[in-house]
Amino acid sequence: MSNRFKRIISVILSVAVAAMITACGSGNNDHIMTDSAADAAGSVSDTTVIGFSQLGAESDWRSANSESMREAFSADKGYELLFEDGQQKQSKQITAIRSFIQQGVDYIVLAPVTQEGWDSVLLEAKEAEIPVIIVDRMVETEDDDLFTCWVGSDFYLEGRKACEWLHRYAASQGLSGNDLHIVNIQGTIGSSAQIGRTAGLEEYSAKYGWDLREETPGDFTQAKGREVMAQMLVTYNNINVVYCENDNEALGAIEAIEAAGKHAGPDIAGGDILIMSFDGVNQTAINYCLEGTIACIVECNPLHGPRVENIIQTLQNGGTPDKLEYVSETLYSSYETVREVRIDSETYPVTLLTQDVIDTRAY
Ligand code: GZL
Repeated sequence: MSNRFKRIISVILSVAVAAMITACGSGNNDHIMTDSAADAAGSVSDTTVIGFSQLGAESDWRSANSESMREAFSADKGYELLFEDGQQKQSKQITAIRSFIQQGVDYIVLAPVTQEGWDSVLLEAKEAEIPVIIVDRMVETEDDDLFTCWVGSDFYLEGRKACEWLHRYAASQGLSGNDLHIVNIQGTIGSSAQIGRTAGLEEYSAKYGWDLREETPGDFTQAKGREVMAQMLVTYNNINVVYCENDNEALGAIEAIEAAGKHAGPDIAGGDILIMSFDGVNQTAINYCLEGTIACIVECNPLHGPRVENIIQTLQNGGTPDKLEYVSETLYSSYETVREVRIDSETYPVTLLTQDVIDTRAY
């Protein structure tokens, strides 16, 4: 019996009981199913209840992602969205999912803070016959039947795109191998976004002989990015590339670089520190990329609301969505020297960032 059908039955029973109590009092028992019962049942049957466990509100990317989900699952479109903010804590997300199961929602959507540790609560949802859609970051499970499907980004590809861009840009500057002294301000450790982006950097550092000096978590936040960058600048005197695993960390890193009397920009040989970043959502970061303070931003598209809604519509219509749906994404840079990158014989064009591109983007 579906959760929606259970909700309809409970509404009808509660209204019917109320009607009988009223009828007993007033002697009017010519019908049990009052108009309000039919209305209530009708409204329940028309409403799709979505339980969404969002991981937090740590970045501009996350805010845009939450807004996209709220817009996609609005009441005027026949949805009831139960939105729970996990505040970057897996325990809070697990509690939210259990609450959704108790409430008998129609679908659970999970944006997991980290990859591991979801099997038991996903099994509880499966036993309750509630489909679970994973969005954005990925979960690592013993059995991928524990979730219906996933939609998000290929973070490992994002990392390799960034590094191939860096390799080509460095070559255009007459730099290679050990000329590059790189630090990585990582995202939330254990998140698939951090795992993939870090894997790309480590692979290409080994491949091209880059000097990867340190990798330290910046938790995808500006404050932590600033703190980590400041410490790195004290520790090392030859950093010339900072790989930031999201834009908010890049903003913090730039603040620390400037506070140390150094300059974020394109002229590595001239003493600039080159900034690489991911997302392309924060407007300050995009403007920094336009003016060259940030050399390259690998797009990470946050607008998953319509994608998740399409999946739910497919399920509602008895269809089977793809198990994994990867979002296609570009790279942004205002430097004209690198116009494309090649990964595994696939070519990815670089979007030359102009004000017009900024003005016409979807977010
Ligand atoms: C990526 C997403 C990451 C963003 C960060 O899909 O999970 O989390 O890159 C965000 O900005 O905090």
